Amino acid sequence: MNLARYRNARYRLSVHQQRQLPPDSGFEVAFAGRSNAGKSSAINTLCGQNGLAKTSRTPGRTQQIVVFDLDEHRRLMDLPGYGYAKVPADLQRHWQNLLDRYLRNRAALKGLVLVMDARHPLKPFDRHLLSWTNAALMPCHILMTKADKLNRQQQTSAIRETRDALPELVTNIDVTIQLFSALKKTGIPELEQQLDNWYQWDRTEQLNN
Ligand SMILES: Nc1nc2c(ncn2[C@@H]2O[C@H](COP(=O)(O)OP(=O)(O)OP(=O)(O)O)[C@@H](O)[C@H]2O)c(=O)[nH]1
Ligand SMILES: [Mg+2]
Repeated sequence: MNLARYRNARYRLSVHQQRQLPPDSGFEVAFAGRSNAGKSSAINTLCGQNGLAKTSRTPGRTQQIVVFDLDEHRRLMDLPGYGYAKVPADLQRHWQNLLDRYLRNRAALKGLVLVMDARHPLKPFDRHLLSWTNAALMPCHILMTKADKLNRQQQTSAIRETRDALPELVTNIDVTIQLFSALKKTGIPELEQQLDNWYQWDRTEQLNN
């Protein structure tokens, strides 16, 4: 574990159109999930920087694909939340399109962190996304966040119920799953471990040569 890898994250740009995306090389990990699930907060907690990704109590805060650079080859992507009804229909279609095209066509995308509120796991769109990762053979890590809102016993059953539901949705890939709290800052080492793996940090030397 090397904290500096994530602590050094820097905002790069917000992407509204696909052509604005950085060149499709290197390693990207994207945080996806329902609106208000806690994606941006999880990124801030991982990176130890409160104001890095914009968060809000009202859903629909992140409205573009927000790109953070970890180093020259590695990026974190904060995706707009899905399922936020108050966004005008044409804008929602635009995001959906941008997201779909990003997820489908991105060679640099090495893994998806599916962020779900631990109190409300596996809503229809989460299931849809899981089926997609399964079909695309895209590695997926489930972050059950806001764990601070549940007691121990509720946490254990939330994890168990989600894990039990997975075999029906995902057959081709291994999905890992963990509890997380941005408020209490718990679950950071497990998340780092998964991301370190996807980012292949140990290959840095080779990449730089
Ligand atoms: N108690 C608690 N609240 C959290 C946690 N993570 C996020 N929140 C709160 O949940 C709300 C939404 O958090 P965001 O990180 O903005 O959620 P998001 O998924 O990025 O939302 P969109 O950008 O709208 O898709 C904010 O009020 C956060 O403070 C957590 O671990 N515990
Ligand atoms: Mg957000």
